Amino acid sequence: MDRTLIILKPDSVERGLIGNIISRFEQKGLKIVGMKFSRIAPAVAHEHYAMHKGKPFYDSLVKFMTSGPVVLLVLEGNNVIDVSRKMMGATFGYKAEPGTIRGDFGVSSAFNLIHGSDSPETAKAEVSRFFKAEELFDFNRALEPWIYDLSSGNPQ
Ligand code: IDP
Ligand code: MG
Repeated sequence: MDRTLIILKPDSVERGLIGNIISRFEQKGLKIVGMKFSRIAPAVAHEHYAMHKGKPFYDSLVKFMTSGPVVLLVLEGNNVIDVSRKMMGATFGYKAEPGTIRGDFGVSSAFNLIHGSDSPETAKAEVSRFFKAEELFDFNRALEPWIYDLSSGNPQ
């Protein structure tokens, strides 16, 4: 099963959208294997967004991401990186499709509520950036056989 790092950004927390967003992932059948409430240190935010260094929005992005507490989640599931990125929607709230998290809850370019890893490589690096091994949980949900077809032995 694949894993991805999700951040409910400071605007999600301030706007009281934590429960709603987490519910969407739960209802989809994705498994939460890590979750914490934290304030991102500036050095960690710089590292997390290093690929955007030099762009006009970089400094304000780091300031925004460190401006208040965030919810950090690690989700597990079949194709979870693609599935969660689709559920998030396009980067800018005013472009994101209705039905997506960004499309339903925002109209801003910078304040777009949520981050999600965009590839298996970045997911691996981002999960270990924010979570220690002992903060991640391997467990079987009782409903697993109704979320996945397990008849072949592998979740389908
Ligand atoms: P993503 O979050 O959909 O992967 P990226 O292009 O990786 O989008 O950008 C990272 C974050 O930087 C975005 O989620 C958004 O908060 C912010 N951002 C990206 N482009 C702009 C911009 O043109 N203006 C302001 N903020 C931006
Ligand atoms: Mg990105």
